[in-house]
Amino acid sequence: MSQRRKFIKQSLVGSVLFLPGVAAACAQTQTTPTPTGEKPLILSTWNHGIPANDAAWAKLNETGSILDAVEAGVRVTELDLENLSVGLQGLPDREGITTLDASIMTGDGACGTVAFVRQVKHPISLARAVMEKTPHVMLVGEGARQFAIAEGFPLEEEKLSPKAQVEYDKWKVTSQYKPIINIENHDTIGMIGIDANGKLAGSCTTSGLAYKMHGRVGDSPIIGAGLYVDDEVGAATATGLGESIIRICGSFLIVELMRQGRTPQEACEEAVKRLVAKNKNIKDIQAGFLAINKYGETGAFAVHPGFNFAKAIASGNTLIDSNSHFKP
Ligand code: SD4
Repeated sequence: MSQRRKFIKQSLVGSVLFLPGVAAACAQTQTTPTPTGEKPLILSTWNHGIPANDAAWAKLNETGSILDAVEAGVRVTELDLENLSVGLQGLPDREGITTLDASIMTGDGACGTVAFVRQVKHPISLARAVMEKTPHVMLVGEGARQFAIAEGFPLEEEKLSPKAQVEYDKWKVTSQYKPIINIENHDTIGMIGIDANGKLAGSCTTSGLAYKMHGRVGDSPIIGAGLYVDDEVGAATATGLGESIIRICGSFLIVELMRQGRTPQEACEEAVKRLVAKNKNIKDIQAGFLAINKYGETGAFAVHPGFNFAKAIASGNTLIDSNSHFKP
């Protein structure tokens, strides 16, 4: 041990031995505030989070499994014909092909994801199958599709939904690749939940960025970017421009900040601050985060105004506007 470290160690021992009053006072001031959270609790991104939370809550009551709940919840959004950012009805890539990304994770570290997958109606369930039936975490593209066939997932015909076709035809007029800050353009569902015993799980599913390059994968199927869950600490999920979220390992960052003592709200705000610092053209980038800690306390924050989320607790399921780094 170096002389300096020895000295520091000795002086700490000395202070405890000779200043018991000070040590006792320190111990008192370090007591953490009583958590104000609530369990069970489910959070999900955007206003489609309301029906998704309802389905998740019903599933939690039915099976008692928070994993079942977060899968069932986002399956509702995967079939929502009004949603142009999730499921096979989502807006396609530049070539007119819809490709999907999804991830699912539980607080014990189990996780599964699929990316750049075609023709599968419920990529979240395929991600769960990757988690439960393979030794892997992530399957992509043709491999994911082959796995879907092997697991008995029906493959859908590759055809844009009428709404997506209209939008794609409009886009083709200029074919300009420019992600825009727009609720219509950022509609991914990320869901995180905690059961009454403190078990956590999360899910995230998307058709990704509209008119992306063929093969582009966003944050949603990247564990640590679009989703991260740890029973010892809490969970986080993300929505918005995936590249900006991947760049800061957004969801993992939030969970690690909570591990170091930040509240979920403080952790979300710090992640947004980091994202703002690390991304150029921030005025063109929207991203939002949700977090829960193991006490059932919550946080939400976005780069720009406009992000909202649904929060379900025993007394009800409500839509809440998130605060943001840039003000209206
Ligand atoms: C992505 N994060 O693929 C997704 C897009 C998104 O609401 O959140 N849309 O980059």
